Amino acid sequence: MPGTGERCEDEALELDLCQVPRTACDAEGGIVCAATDIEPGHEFCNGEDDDCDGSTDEEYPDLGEACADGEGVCRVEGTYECSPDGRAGGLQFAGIRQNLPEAEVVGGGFELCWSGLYGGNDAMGGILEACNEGVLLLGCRPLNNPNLTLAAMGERAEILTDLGRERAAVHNHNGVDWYYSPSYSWGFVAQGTGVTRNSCDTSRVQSELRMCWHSSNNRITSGYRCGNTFLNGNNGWQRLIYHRPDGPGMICTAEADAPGEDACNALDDDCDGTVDEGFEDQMCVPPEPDADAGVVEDDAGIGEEDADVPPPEEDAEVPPPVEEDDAEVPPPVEEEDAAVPPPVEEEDAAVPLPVEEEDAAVPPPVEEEDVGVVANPVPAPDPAPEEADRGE
Ligand SMILES: [Ca+2]
Ligand SMILES: [Ca+2]
Ligand SMILES: [Ca+2]
Ligand SMILES: [Ca+2]
Repeated sequence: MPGTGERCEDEALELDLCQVPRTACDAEGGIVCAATDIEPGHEFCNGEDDDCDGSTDEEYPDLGEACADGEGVCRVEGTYECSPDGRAGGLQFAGIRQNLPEAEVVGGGFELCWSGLYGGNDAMGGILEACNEGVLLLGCRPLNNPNLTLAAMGERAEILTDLGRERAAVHNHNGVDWYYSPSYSWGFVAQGTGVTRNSCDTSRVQSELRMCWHSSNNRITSGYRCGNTFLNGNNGWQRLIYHRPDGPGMICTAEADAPGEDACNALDDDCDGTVDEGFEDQMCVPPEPDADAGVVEDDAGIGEEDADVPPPEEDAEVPPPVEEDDAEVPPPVEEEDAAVPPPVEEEDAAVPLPVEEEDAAVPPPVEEEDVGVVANPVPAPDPAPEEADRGE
């Protein structure tokens, strides 16, 4: 009935571990908030104690903790919360289950999206359209039995991996070997036990864990098996598909800012991990208004004039463009300045060095060898200038 089964609040309600407050009909036909029994199930992130162990959402210890999304200037802080759809959050079990209560399936957030008898015939397109959520659970059972004789679950896209008419092909996922084709057969077996699709799987290895449905021309057709029971045309048995949303049980509320274009500002504006790429030859400064002092220092001589300009104007609006201009103008100047002095210094250095070395080379012979040949010191200076001249 519409309006019932919704979460409600009533402080006066006394709840047992496996009860939650939900709207229900009272004897007069009105709607009240009542303690409603639930089946213990998978602990989803939903503010309820789904597995009835006295702890709520204990599978999500990071709830309420800080988190962040994005890097650099795109980074935004947030906290972990349950995702909007509390049914999402992992696969409850792996492998194949036998005699699984349907109540446990529904308690785990699944809804029946298709069922048909083993003697029936149904269009695959309509089935997949109805069973369109991220997680599927396939099963089979005698009609009206509360338990599924066999059941297995997995992500929809994995289960629907089309293997065509390959006789021995399987697709392993969540501890199960699956096979699917809209025009051959569809089913699962215990992983590693192999299949013999002919067109349905006729293998007898661990036969009790084999489920196969015939398919042909994009339809599910009659048969074939539910474990050891062979069911071609048998309308006493049901084929069942359940689904529920996929996705994280818990999400970070932060959403990273959209990256911009990287400008020359000492920030990684496009959040790619590299600061000011494309401006490697320039001196980029942060866009903070307080950074005016930094501009003066960086720009040296030119900065003094610039520094005088921004203050009189509106700091908040003017500085950024000015800084960008500054950043473009100063570098060439600085580079030229830097480029000019070195050559001069190098030339200066080039001249004295040869002279000093030669000077140094000349005296030793004079001192060590012929102290008496004082006459040599006179001609010695001559070759030195000559060599220096040649050097130039
Ligand atoms: Ca719990
Ligand atoms: Ca929960
Ligand atoms: Ca960047
Ligand atoms: Ca930048």
